[in-house]
Amino acid sequence: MLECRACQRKTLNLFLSLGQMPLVNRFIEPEALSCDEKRYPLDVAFCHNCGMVQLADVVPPTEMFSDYLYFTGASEPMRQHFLSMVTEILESVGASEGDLVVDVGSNDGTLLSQYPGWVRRLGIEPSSNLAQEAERHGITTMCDFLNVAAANRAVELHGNATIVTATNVFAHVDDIRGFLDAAQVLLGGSGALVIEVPYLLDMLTNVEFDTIYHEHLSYFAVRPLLGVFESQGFEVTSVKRIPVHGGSLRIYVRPSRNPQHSPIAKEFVSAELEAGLGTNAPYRRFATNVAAIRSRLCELVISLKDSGEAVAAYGAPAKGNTLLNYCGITADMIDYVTDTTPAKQGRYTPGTRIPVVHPSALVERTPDYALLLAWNYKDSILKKETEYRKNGGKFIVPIPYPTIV
Ligand code: DWN
Repeated sequence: MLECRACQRKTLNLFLSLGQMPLVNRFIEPEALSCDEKRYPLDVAFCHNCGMVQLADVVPPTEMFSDYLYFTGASEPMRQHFLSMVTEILESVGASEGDLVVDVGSNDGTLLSQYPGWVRRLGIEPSSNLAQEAERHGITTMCDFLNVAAANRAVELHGNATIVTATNVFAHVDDIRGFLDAAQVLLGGSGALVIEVPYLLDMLTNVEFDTIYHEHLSYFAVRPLLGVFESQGFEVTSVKRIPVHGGSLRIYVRPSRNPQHSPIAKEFVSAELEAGLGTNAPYRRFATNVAAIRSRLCELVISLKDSGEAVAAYGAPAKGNTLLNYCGITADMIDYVTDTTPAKQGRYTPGTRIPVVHPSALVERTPDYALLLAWNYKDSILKKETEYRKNGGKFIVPIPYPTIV
């Protein structure tokens, strides 16, 4: 019996199985199409002691984050998001000329490049292809996973940080206490750690089951996190909900010898208990809703294909591969998927073998329908693709329930 990653009690209840799933960011090269990629069980559990939601199985991070094909900079809305995040952090935490700011899981350096030139910037990124891309953009980057040893090396070379950020990283980490210990080393007793993670309440409410995949070990709510922050010498100073990635939390914590979380943290806990996150009910409801999406989406795509409609997909996000594989939607039903990431173009989606092509294909080929796998950017995409829609093209938005726009 697995123990809970947050409270370390053996109190996990499995509530959803998405089957044997390939690694969703492992897009297949043409020459590897005949090989069967590895699949792993994708089962989700919740802890009935502290409420933490987590995967039942852990895939070694080196399997997932070596040659990583998710480039933050490929999504323009993410640049905007990080610019507003950095502006908010500098206003609320503050920094002086020459201070060090560190981004953990810094990807291609998109977040760090939003800081003004008067701070010193350091990325810590385990994927060598991304670390090199960041260096090409002038962002000093340590190619490493964050742990205490790496943090000590960073401090030796660059000094302590005033600000440490970790966006869509903390949920990817198995040893969250070790991660926080390393953040303490980077901060040296002062400054702030700012964490962004997808919010469990949004995932359950909007049935965002496709955001469940092996990279995401934890699905956080505030309640299970408070004890973890306290035990590692951090106090929560601010929490806010933000819309990015289908709904996330931005949590500010700072080192403290006697952690006293801000009242806002307790407000989140009450709202989470109010929403029933401490009971089985929302998880059972979620599993039922996931099954309903699968049957509706399959029925819709199959009926469109049977009527001779051309169906493509738009955006090849990691989550799209959970959705396609779980729903059994393959290259027989989807002709191609467009994506702005050069490293994904020319490859095929894992498990479903749909070719990934340049976004220009949408207007050049004008498929009757495009399954919007990158639904978390729906507003900006619908605005951007007016020509496709003017030519009669329609989007199928799969989440929170399949609809045609
Ligand atoms: O946690 C993670 C999240 C934050 O990012 C990582 N584990 C992996 C990744 O997940 P994802 O791939 O689901 O993230 P996105 O940002 O939803 O991916 C969007 C994809 O769509 C990218 O491949 C870029 C592409 N895209 C596009 O083709 N046209 C994006 C936009 C905005 C577009 O207009």
